[in-house]
Amino acid sequence: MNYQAIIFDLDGVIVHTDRYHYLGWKALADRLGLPFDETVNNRLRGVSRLESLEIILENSELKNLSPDEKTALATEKNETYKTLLQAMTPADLAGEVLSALRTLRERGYKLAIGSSSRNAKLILEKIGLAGFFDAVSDGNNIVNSKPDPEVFLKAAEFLGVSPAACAVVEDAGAGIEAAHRAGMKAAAIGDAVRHGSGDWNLGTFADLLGIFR
Ligand code: B16
Ligand code: MG
Repeated sequence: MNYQAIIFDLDGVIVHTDRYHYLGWKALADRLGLPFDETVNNRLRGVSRLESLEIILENSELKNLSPDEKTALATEKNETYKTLLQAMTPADLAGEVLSALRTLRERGYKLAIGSSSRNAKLILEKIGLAGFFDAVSDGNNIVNSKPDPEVFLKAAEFLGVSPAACAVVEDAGAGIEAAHRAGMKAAAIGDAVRHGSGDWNLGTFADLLGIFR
């Protein structure tokens, strides 16, 4: 297959903001007296903010809170998360990632972001990648988050490339499923490797250079 474009998930692929999501949810869960650990956190990868909250509340009576009360809890987590994001700088972008992105661009691939996050543009600014990607599809331009394919189909549309000519890079099982439902192949990295559903498994980001030549 001659791929024309590569669509990257953001949190957990380009940069390790997945750690900050964990800390934001952990602070909220601790305040509410709810259990929260890495296993629960892995279920939140690629999932929207409110859907993530539903997972955290699923075994608690708090799952019966009103929509407004749930929105307030999700906002509380987002405030903690955004405080952590404020401290980010371009030094948080791994040199290996930046170098591989530049090489892929030199090889002629269009590069896009496909993220469920509504904070994607803030993160890209903080790490010095504002304006770097040919398209950014994120939580602000979708109705349904991963595993729905919408975010990746929008990225392909923004790029002007057919879905079959796009490949996705993902750290979430939900993201790999979203890519497949969009008709795209997907490379798994990090936690997504454990799911075993990726078309390729990456040990490290630079392994992409051996796949997309
Ligand atoms: P926000 P990705 C996803 O980003 C995260 O993996 C997921 O944990 C988060 O809940 C979701 O974004 C929404 O993020 O609260 O910032 O809008 O992995 O798709 O880049
Ligand atoms: Mg992710």
